Amino acid sequence: MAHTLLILGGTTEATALAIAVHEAGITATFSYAGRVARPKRQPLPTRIGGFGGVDGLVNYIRENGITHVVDATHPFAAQMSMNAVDACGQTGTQLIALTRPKWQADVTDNWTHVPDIDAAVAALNGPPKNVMLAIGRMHLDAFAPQPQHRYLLRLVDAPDGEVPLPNRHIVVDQGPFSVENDIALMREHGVELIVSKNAGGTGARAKIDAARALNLPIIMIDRPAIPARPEVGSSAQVLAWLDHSSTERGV
Ligand code: 3Y8
Ligand code: NAP
Repeated sequence: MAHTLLILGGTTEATALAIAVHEAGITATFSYAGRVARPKRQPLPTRIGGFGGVDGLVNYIRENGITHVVDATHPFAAQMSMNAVDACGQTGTQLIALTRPKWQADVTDNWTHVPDIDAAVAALNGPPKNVMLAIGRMHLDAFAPQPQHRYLLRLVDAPDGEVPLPNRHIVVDQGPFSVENDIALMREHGVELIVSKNAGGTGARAKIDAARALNLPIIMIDRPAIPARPEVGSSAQVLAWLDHSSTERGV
C-alpha cells in the first residue's frame, strides 16, 4: 500500500531525508513555514506557509490523504512539533521525529548553559562587550534591554523592520557555515562572547568549533520542551519506519 508522507522541514537533516525519500520513490510533500526569502529547493513537491494551527494541519492531513508525518523541524521549532503531535493524534496519523543530539561541551569549552532566550539576555548584564548573537532574527527584540554591547548579528535575510540594538553590525548569510569562515568573522569583529541555541547538527556547528579554536566563551541556550513522540536520528531509520509501519489509520 503506498504511503503519502508529509515532511516538516527546515533543517539540514530534513534536506537529506527529502533526497532519500525522493530516491526511494515514496510519495511525499516537503513543508516550509515560509520564514525566509529563498529556502533551499527540495527534490520533492514543496508547500510553503503555516497550516493554520492544529486544525489547519488536521484539515491538510485529511484533504491530502497523508498517512505518515516526519517532523524534521529544528529543535527550537517547538510550536510546530506540538501541533504535529496533536494533529497526528486527532487523525490517527503515524508520526516520527527526525532529530539530532544536543551539542556537548568538551573540557576545553567555556559554556554557560541558560534555559531560554530571556535567561540569555539576563546573562548579558555587565559592561559593553563585542557579542556575536548567532540566533537569527526572530528573537532580536528580546535583547533590547542590553543595548550596551557591540553586537555582531547574522541573519538569513536583510532585516525589513527596525533592529532594536543600536550598536550592531549585520552579516546576511544563510548556513551551513564553515569553521574557517566563522573564525575569520569572529576575529574581524573582535568577538568576545557568543550567544547560541543548542541546535545540534552540523549546519550551525561551525561557530561552536570556531569559539573553541579562539578560546571564546559561549552562552548556550537549551532547547524548549517538546511533547513525547517517537524519535530517530537518521534518514535510514525513517525509511525503515515507513517500511514497517502500516498505512491503516489508527481508530
Ligand atoms: C526557513 C530555509 C538546509 C537547512 C539549513 C540546521 C542548519 C543552516 C544554521 C548561525 C545560526 C538559526 C537560523 C540556522 C541554521 C541550518 C538550516 C539552519 C541558524 C533556513 C531556512 C529557514 C530557516 C529559518 C531560520 C529562522 C532562524 C534559524 C537562522 C532552508 C536557512 C539562527 C537557528 O529570518 C528569519 O526569520 C529566520 C528564522 C527560524 C532562527 C531565528 O530565530 O531567526 N532558521 N533557516 C524554514 C521555513 O521557512 O520553514 O531550510 O533552506 C534553514 C537552516 N538554517 O537544508 O541546509 O539544520 O539547523 N537557522 C539556530 O540554530 O540558532 C543560524 O548564524 O550561526
Ligand atoms: P515554530 O515557532 O515551532 O512554529 C510557528 C508556526 O510556524 C507553526 O505553528 C506553523 O504555523 C509554522 N511552521 C513552522 N514550521 C513549519 C513548517 N516546516 N511547515 C509549515 N509551517 C510551519 O517554528 P519556527 O521556530 O518559527 O521555525 C520555522 C521553520 O524554520 C521550521 O521549518 C524550522 O524547522 C525552521 N528552523 C527554525 C529554527 C529556529 O531556530 N527556530 C532554526 C532552523 C530552522 P501554523 O500554526 O499556522 O501551522
